[in-house]
Amino acid sequence: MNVKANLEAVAQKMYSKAIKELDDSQLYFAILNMTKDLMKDKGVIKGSKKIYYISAEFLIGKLLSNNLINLGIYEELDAALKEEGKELSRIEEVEPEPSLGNGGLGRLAACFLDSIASLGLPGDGIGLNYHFGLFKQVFQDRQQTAQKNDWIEAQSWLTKTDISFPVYFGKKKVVSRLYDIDVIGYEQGMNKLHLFDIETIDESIVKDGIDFDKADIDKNLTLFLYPDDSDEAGQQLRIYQQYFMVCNGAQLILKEMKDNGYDLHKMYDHAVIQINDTHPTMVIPELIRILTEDEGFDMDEAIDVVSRTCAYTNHTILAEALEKWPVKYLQKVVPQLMPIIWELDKRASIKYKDPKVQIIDDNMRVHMAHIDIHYGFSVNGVAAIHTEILKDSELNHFYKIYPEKFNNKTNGITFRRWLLSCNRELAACITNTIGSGYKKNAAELEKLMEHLDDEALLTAVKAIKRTKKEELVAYLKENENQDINPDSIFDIQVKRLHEYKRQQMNALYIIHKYLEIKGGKKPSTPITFIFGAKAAPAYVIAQDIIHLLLCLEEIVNNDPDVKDYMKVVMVENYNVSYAEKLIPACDISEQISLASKEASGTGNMKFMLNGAVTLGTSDGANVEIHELVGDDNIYIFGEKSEQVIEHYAKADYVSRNFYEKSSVIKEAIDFITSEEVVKVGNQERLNRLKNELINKDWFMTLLDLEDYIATKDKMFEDYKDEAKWKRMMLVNIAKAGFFSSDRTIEEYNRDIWKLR
Ligand code: 26Q
Repeated sequence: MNVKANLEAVAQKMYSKAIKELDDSQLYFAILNMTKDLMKDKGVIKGSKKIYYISAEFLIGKLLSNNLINLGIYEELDAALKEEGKELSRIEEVEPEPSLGNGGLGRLAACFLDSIASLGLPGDGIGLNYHFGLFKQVFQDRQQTAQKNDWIEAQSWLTKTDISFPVYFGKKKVVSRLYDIDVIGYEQGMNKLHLFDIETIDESIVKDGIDFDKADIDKNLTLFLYPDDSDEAGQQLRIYQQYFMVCNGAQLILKEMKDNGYDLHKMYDHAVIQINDTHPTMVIPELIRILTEDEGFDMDEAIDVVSRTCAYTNHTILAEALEKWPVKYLQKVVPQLMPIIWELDKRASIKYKDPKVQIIDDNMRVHMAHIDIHYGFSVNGVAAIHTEILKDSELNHFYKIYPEKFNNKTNGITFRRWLLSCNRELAACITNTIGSGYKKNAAELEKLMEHLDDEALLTAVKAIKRTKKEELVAYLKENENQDINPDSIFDIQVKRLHEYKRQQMNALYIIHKYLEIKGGKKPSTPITFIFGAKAAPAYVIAQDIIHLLLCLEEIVNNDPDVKDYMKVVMVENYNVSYAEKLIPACDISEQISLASKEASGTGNMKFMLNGAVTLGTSDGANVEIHELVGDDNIYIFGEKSEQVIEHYAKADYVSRNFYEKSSVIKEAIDFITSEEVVKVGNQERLNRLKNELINKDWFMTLLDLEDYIATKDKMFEDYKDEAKWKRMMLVNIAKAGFFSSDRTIEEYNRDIWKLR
């Protein structure tokens, strides 16, 4: 049956109406049901060994468009709907976005699921079915407030299964329920995302914003993604969640082993468990516990089998993000695991005397990453420079013990979502030029390099950028009530708000530019500075930075001397769907973290693929982007990671010196608490931020500020040279193939998983 007839039948069955008579919401549910059935028909991907990607976050975003593309029916459905006067892109807006992740780590997990299925590899995700995803950001009085962010509807991509396991927290028992989301590969079969839940969750315990009673596990266990961890109750709830996830995951994996008749003593021949950062680390002691208590293994063999099954990915070198749980908490939440963890600690400390590699430290804290490294067979970083820093400094003491475990897997993104779906025009243009082979083999994008002098192509790419900018302008008008000039340069920084990512440095540039324009120095091309970022509710300085950006938006956009030359837009509630609108419209991609701090970044890859030029530091995957595109097609500034690491070692960075010796820096910083800003802002927040920058500035904003200003000014100058800019756009697109998550997953499979 063709797609239209199929949908017509579904519409009749669900609503007794023709397609023409349905509204967008009804049509969405009809298409949802039709698509779910079509996916089922594809069948599950099979093999004798399977990868289980276990992660506390899967930031999958909306699924309709992606699933239609991977099924190969997007175009046909789009055309069929048009015939009935319906618009698929409008129908897509009906779908709620599942925001089951904080940022990069969660989105990476989602891209990986797409690539694993698209490569035809058997592999499932294991995670939690949070009822409320990452909070919905609402601005009030130029400050961030947080609202609960629901996404589960009566009909959704979730399928309730009949699988259910008991989970014990000491003597307390809860019973899980598994929900599955089918993951369809591009022109491939299907894998599963397994999300565990309990049936006693009580959504009504949520009070103001995202406040809720943290005491009652039966009611709150899977209620929220990462509840506030600033107090003891919040941290313990996180441990409850983590254990619930791994205990279910372990039971599911062992069940599948048994259902297939595999020998658990050879589990590593049939299963590999990729541990996404330390959040699922307890899967290691939990599996050892089950194998010894229920499956008759002795401790030596249980440890051996589990160690040969588990592999660990590190996503950060920020010390404060490395999980170290107090023994006291673990003893309270999961007393049954502590004897195993003590045993693992004892064995490690007998073999290795270095206190830096102990699992339980002198302060009675359990270093979760240390469990993964001692008792997993692989440790990987997520970009070349990140892995080198892990080996040379952060995890050097482990690297000396286990050099063979360490390997790099530079991150990637799925081109199905970040090109084919979000930028159909560009994808069509590329297909016209080099054929469609790149859809399955992203390296073929390189063929575009043979077309660098093709005027028609360069003009088409620029025209597509302009179209995407116009679309964004319309969206920003409707959603943010901002009037943006599509002829301005779109300079975009979207990512979680964190001091190391240095949104504050971008803000200081904006102040600098504003003051220049007020002084009569006008840019020849107008500029629009766009931000999107959520800050952790307990992260005060991050909230202050958001406040400053919103104040600048107010001041700049309403200043008659300035508003025709520059605008500032901080979009509300930046999420995956917003990213899909912003990224195709971007001219300048801001990737300005302090060198050594951004493990990889993946937004940088998405922007490049969509023809933006990077303004970045030598950090994370920027380094590899730089190597691929060459000096002429990227703008790199700032101190290198070696220098930064040395500043930390010597403690010789004094931000006040930079403030005092540069009038440009001083002017920009002083403006934060100027009369103009205080008039529209909150004095306490602004003072605190200014003081932080002058007296602490842990992430060295002022160190790189002058170089940043000079490099960015040069970039704006170069934008006027249209021939040069178009060429840079095309080179960036052509060289983006390396950053396909298909490549990343091929490497995981080749070096770690060995599935076939
Ligand atoms: C841990 C303990 C307690 C509270 C919170 C956390 C926590 C939660 C989320 C720690 C880290 C995260 C998320 C980290 C993350 O997103 N890291 C990013 O991973 C991307 C994919 O590898 C990289 O591209 C980014 O550079 C990295 O910042």
